[in-house]
Amino acid sequence: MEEILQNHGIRSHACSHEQVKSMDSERKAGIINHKTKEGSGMSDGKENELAQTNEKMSTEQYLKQFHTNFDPVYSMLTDYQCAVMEVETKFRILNNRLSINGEHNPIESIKSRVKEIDSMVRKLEKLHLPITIKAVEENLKDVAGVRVICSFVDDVYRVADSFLAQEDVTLIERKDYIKNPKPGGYRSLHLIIRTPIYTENGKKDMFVEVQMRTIAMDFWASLEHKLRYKKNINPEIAEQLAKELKACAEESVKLDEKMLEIRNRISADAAGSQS
Ligand code: 0O2
Repeated sequence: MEEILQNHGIRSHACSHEQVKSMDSERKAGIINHKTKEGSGMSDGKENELAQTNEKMSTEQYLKQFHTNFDPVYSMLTDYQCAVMEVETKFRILNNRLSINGEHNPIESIKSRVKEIDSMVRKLEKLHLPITIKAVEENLKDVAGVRVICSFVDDVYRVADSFLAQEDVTLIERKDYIKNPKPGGYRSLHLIIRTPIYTENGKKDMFVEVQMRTIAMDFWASLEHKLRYKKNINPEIAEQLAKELKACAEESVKLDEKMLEIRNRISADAAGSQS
């Protein structure tokens, strides 16, 4: 598992079987092995050098090298995908269990992702760590990410408590940006947990980052995230937008509080009518 992630174009292509197949057919068509010159953007000398190397390498040799480099990366990505599936299932089960006896479903939606290879490499570089699978698995705790969107603020804590009470879920780190919002206005409950997956080779403990928030918090965070990555914004306008976003975050706190109050009044009224 000590393979270097950056070898042979794996860095930006190692996401799915489909992409592997596509890379392989591109290679056969002469796109990756540069047997055709068009569009490669290389000097003639470099082009010839690469072409000669590839002429010498048989398809079998190429495939052997390709799989030696790619398979451990693919295996790592699959492990993270499995961890995401395990955690998603836990939340789906909780959503069903917590909605019996006429209660509302506490979870509105679940979104998941496995971090892109490029982002993993950049983060390892930022942390001055080696670009290896071992370094990813030991140090990056947000490669598997599950975002749980709840209807109301109290649902976030109710679902989080039930999730964390499970014996195969170990809490590593908890950051409560709902009780303590970030200066820009970001709110969410962040949990880094460790949970096992069961593979053909046995049990493997995996880190998963869980972000839990309400619909209002998610709406704000999604828009703010998009705006944050916009390039070439005039600094004065950026400052003004940051202020307006902060004001929107404060409005979203009020919206969450009001919706919760209305929900509680509806529940109290329904309970009163039954007795
Ligand atoms: P992406 O693209 O969403 O994955 P760390 O990741 O631990 O190095 P940090 O800041 O200590 O960095 O962790 P934290 O505060 O738990 O934040 C991790 C993730 O929370 C971020 O991941 C975002 O998804 C989200 N987040 C944190 N702060 C903000 C914010 O102000 N606005 C928005 N929209 N999202 C936020 P990444 O890796 O930054 O990005």
